[in-house]
Amino acid sequence: IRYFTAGESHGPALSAIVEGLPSGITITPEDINTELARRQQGYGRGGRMKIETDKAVVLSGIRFGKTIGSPVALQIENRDWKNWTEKMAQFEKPNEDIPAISIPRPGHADLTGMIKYGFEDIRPVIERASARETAARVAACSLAKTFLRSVGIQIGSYVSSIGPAGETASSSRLESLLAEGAEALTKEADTSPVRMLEKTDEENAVAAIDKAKEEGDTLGGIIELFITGVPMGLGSYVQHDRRLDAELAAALISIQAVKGVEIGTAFDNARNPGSQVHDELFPGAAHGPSRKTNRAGGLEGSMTNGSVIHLRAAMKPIATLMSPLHSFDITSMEAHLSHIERSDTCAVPACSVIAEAVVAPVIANALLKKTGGDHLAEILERLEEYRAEIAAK
Ligand code: EPS
Repeated sequence: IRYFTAGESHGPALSAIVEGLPSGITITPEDINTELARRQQGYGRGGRMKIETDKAVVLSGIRFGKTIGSPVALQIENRDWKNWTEKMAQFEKPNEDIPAISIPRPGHADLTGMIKYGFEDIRPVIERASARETAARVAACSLAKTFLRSVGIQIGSYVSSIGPAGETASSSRLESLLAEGAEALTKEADTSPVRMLEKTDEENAVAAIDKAKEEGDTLGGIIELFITGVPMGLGSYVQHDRRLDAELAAALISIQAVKGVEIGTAFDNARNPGSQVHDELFPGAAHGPSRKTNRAGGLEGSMTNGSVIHLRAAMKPIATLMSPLHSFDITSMEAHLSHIERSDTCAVPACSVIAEAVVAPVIANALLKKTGGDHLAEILERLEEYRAEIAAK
């Protein structure tokens, strides 16, 4: 499964093409649009989310509610486009009244982007570097997520911290939610405006976002991501480009503003001796070999080991500050406070929804490498056979 997106933040639409989906997967408009709506949520978003009601139009690849193995083309309208037709004109000459943006924001793609692509105006960089692009990614990846759901693999997340707030989620609560499947966890997180599991964390996060907003500042945070129902043996240790942990980390780092990824409790593991790190093995009961801990986050030797996959992602604070940082004007080369563009105070809850999305094609591809198959029925048959084989160990 491969996908590409196209579209500027304030252009007419965002598009995606998803190639390589097996046929026979039942897809409803809700499977795509619910994910898009979840991405728009979260306390701390700015004005844009009040303008947009993201919905995907399916242009190909689905017939009578099922994938047909052909590329799926998707399109999401930018409702804000009507306010930007002059600034984002495609073929008309530039309007003299539209000033070029020449003061880059520290932490954004602005400065390097304009030099690299030879612009004198930062606008084109802002347009494509924007996290608006993730709407197209979420739509594209929702198809892989739906495919995985139909073979018993679920993806879920919650936000463990925003700025200084959070990190008190109880592990027993988490474990009981995950025992039902990662979607039970995600449904619970969806009931919180910051996608946190503990009320006190939520209150502290909301207060921290309010304070940041008041001060013209922004906040990042940490996302916890879980994948349940994954059989052991996806990915491989035999070649660098088949290592599943690396592919998962790359998918998460590809999200705008995500700067760190942790697999299991990797950073704590680095501080502790091996005897306190490695998940001991016990002979299996009904479901194959078992472990009592999961510090490896479900990945050993770059392969899934049958435990729940647990990844963490760190999102830096958004680079557009309403109380701007020091910068300079690239035209006059004079010191100037950085450009202010409408933005969000905090987008960590949205980022957690995007994180759920981007790992879906990675897991789906690893599964398809294991099972082969072009249509859902044959994939399911081979997967059930493989699951029975593991359970017998
Ligand atoms: C976003 C759309 C953008 C921003 C934000 C996320 O819309 P606009 O730029 O029109 O306000 O709200 O994008 C950024 C954080 C960024 O750096 O560009 C979205 O759809 O998620």
